Formats: sequence, structure tokens, C-alpha cells
Amino acid sequence: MLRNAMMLALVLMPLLVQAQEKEKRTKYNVLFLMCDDLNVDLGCYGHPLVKSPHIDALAKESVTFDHAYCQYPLCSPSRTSMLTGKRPDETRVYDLQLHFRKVLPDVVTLPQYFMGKGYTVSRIGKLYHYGVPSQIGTDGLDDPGSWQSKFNPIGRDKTDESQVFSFEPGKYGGTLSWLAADGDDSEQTDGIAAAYACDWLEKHRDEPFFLGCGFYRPHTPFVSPKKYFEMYPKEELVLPQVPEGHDSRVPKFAVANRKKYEADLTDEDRLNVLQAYYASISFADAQIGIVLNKLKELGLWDKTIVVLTSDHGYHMGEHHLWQKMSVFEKSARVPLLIHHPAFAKDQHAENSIVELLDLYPTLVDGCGYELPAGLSGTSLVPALRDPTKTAKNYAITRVNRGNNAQGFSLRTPQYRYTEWRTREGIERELYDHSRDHDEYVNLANEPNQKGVMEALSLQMNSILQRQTIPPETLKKPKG
Ligand SMILES: [Ca+2]
Repeated sequence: MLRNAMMLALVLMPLLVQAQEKEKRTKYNVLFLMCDDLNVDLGCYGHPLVKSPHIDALAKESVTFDHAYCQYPLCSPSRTSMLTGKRPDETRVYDLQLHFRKVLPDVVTLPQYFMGKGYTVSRIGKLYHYGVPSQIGTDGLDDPGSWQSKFNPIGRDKTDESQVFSFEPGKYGGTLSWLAADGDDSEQTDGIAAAYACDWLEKHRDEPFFLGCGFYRPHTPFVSPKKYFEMYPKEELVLPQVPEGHDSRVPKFAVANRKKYEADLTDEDRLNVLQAYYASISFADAQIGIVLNKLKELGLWDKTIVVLTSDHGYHMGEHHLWQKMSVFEKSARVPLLIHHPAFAKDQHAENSIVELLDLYPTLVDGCGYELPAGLSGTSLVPALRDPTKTAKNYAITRVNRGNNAQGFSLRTPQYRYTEWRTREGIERELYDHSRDHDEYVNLANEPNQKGVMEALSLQMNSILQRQTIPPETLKKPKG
């Protein structure tokens, strides 16, 4: 009897060791790098002027998603959707105040999921919403249950705030504002975050880890050391050209995010904004480079999945719009790079249309785990294995216009189709990306496009209805 048991143990032991080895092998680390308000004005996305050498180098070792979109073009709704793997219609987070735990108290967030798998999970800087710059150095609207430890960097960009130029004096977060700063990178909030991330990686190099590192730039105020401004002489910058009579061809809600002062900007003002935004991108890129170089130096490159993305895109004058909160391409589209040690390198996933809420299932799948129930996204691992594959072919970006309208925008390989749902009915936009990448020719009133719009509307509604909670209806007006 004893002999038999010993024999059995001898037979089983190698299998057990093998299983443990496999478990060890599938435990890739995750380094989740976020920028705030970063659009695709990057070298690896073909921008002719912006210098982003470190992100471009990451692209050489990653799959770059050419068509990735946020679910809501504003910090908190977008980040909440991404980190819960649910659409804004499910989290009900559309503003910067409501915390998703009030609606979904028991939801398991992406970092929490990895905690449950025995990972060391930490946050540096902005992963969930933070008011920038007002809440830099605080926890912002954090979710304490998502992390075992955290660090809130704060640098001289915050203490030198009074030196920042703003078109609305005293307002730095929601208004175009900038400062060509004295001092060097390491004194800035993001420089402090990068240095802390390097120390953290060194300390936790031998444990499976999920490190979320959220940079604050290029969010306003566009503060970066002077040398980054000098990289962009204003005479080399190009302002976007907007066709005459633009607003007459779109529903008013499409451009309702435009601020009053923006109409008065001179070309000189616009060039200043471009210079400051690009400088902030190059500064953030340098901080990302510091963290990525440390990852390599520690020998963790082949053991770590690296994600680089942003919470939404950003307008630089297209459609006479600035900043965010539109569902046009420039505000809805985000950069998305995924380095997976076992999968494709230096390739663009051109055929997939993907969403930020796909990151949750992608990272779970990419680490070799079964997908949990309740996620609204799709694993992009098929496109990481073979970027020519279509992992998914649609994205929905949602935005509210107060209580007056709900915007729902569907991006497919050929079209952007937008519905502005109001109490009076639906106003529509249709853009054909096969001949109108800039979305300046609204086809919604063309009689021969009716069938196309009906099909796209059906497609969008069927995706939204598959969610666990259907979209809410507009509240009745008060009084
Ligand atoms: Ca943001």
C-alpha cells in the first residue's frame, strides 16, 4: 500500500512541478502606463512634427493599434470604464464626481483581478480620476480597493502654478494654459513619478506585479521644462484648416463643447497652444522612456506586458474645437501600444477597431487566465498574435450634453455614425472614412445614405442592448 502511494507520488511529482513551472511562466508582469489627454500626435502614429522617441521605441517592440477609441472623452468616465471593463452606460459614471462603487459596489476592477491572482499591485499617480492640476498630490477620486500601495507625486508644476499663463486667468485644468518651466524634468510631478516607478520596479522585480503608472501630462496646464518648448519653433507648426461654414453642417450638440473664449483665439494664440501641447507630449515621452529603460535594465522586458495608452484624445483646433468632450475622431481616438513578450513586435494592427474597455479582457487573456464574467470588452490577444487579424470591428464612444442630449457614436472600419438623442428626436452625423478621414463631410442628410445609417443604427443599438444594463433615458426637464 505504502509502496503504491510512493509510486503514485513519484509519477505525480513531475506533473506538479511542470504545472507550477507553467503557472510561473504565464505570470507575466503588467506595466500599465497612462498619459492624460494624449491624442495620437506621436511619431509612431505618423505625426510629422511631434518628437516621441521613447514611445516610438516601444512601438518597435509592440503591436500599435491604429484604431483604438475611448468610451467617453472625459477622464473619470473613460478611466472607470477601462478599469472596470464596462461601458459608461453600465457604470453610470458620466461626470467627474460620481464614484463607480456607489453604482457597482462589488465590481472587481482590473488591478483587483490581478491582486486576486497573487500579484503585487500598486498605483503611481493618476489611474482613476484626479482633478488636474487641483488634486495633484492627493488621492483624487481613487478606488482604494484596487491597490495594495500607492504614491501621489507632486512637483514644481504644482507649486509654480501662479506662473502659468491661462486664457481664463486662474483656471488651469479645463482651460488652455501653459508654462515653459525653469528647472529640469526630475522636479516636475511626472519626473518624480518616473523616478519612484524605477525604485518600485527594483524593489518588486522578483514578484509578479501589476504596476499602474499614470502620468499627468500632456493634460493642461501644459507645463514642461523650457527645452521641450524649444523643440517646436512656432514657424514650423501647422494649424489645422477647417472648411468654411463647418457648424452649419453638423448638429449643434456636435460642437457644444466649444468654449466661448476659443472663438477669439488668434493664429498666434493657436500656435502657442500647439507648441505647448507638443512640448508636454515630448516631456511625458521622456518620463515614459525612463521607466521603460529601467524595466529593460532590470531584465524584466521579456517577463512584462507593457500597455501604453491615454484616457481619450484631444482636439488641437480641428472642427474649431480644442481639448476633449467631442465624439469626433480626434477626441475619441487614443494611442494604444501593447508589448507582449510572446507576441508580435513592430507591427500595426490596422484592421481592428478596438475600445479601451477591451484592455481588461486582453490583459487577463494575455496572462493566460480565463476571462471572468461581466466584462463588456473583447480580448485583443488574437491581434497581438497576428496584427493582420481583425480582433474586433467596432467602437462606441458616448458623451452627454448636460441633460439636453446623449451622443452615441459608432466607429466601424468605414464609417463614423453619431446619434444625438434628445427629447424631440434624434439628430445624426455620418462620415465615410474611406474618403473623409477628417470628418468634414457630414453625409447624414444625403438621401442615398439612409440605408447605411439604418444599418449602423441597428448595429449600435444591438451592441448597447447586449450590456447588462441598457442605456438610461433622459430625465424630464424640471419645472
Ligand atoms: Ca483626461
